[in-house]
Amino acid sequence: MAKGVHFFSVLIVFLSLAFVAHSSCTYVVKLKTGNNDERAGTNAKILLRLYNKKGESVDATSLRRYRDGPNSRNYFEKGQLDRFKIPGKCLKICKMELSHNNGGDHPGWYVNYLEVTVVNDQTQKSSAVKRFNINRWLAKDEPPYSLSVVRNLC
Ligand SMILES: [Ca+2]
Repeated sequence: MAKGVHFFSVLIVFLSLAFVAHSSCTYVVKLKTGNNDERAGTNAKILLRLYNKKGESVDATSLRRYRDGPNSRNYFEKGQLDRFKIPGKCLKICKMELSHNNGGDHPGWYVNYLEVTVVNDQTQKSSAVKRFNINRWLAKDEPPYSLSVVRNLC
């Protein structure tokens, strides 16, 4: 009897360890496109990388794929707040890189801010909201004439 109980205790410890080792998270991202200009929106392909302070990252190479809303919605349009859910390993995010491929008509994009909340898939616990203020163009024809932006709060 005692032997059986011991066996199950060991089994439970192993199962718990396996569970922790495979912990996964969902990154809930809110992205605000500017309302400052008629051409603030974009249809370009957008890349988002979220980093922890050690430089490990969770990447969304086509952010639209991770939309948290209808496929019919036109994302990244003027004045819109768009929401995405990106699955990945659990990291404490303090840095982001956002860029696009300059695709489509008037690809220049004005971004106000990006907010990230990390939700642990097992516990459903959420991190505090991390906000990255951007307030600039990601465009070739508007200052600072760059298609990517990095914000580092690490
Ligand atoms: Ca545009």
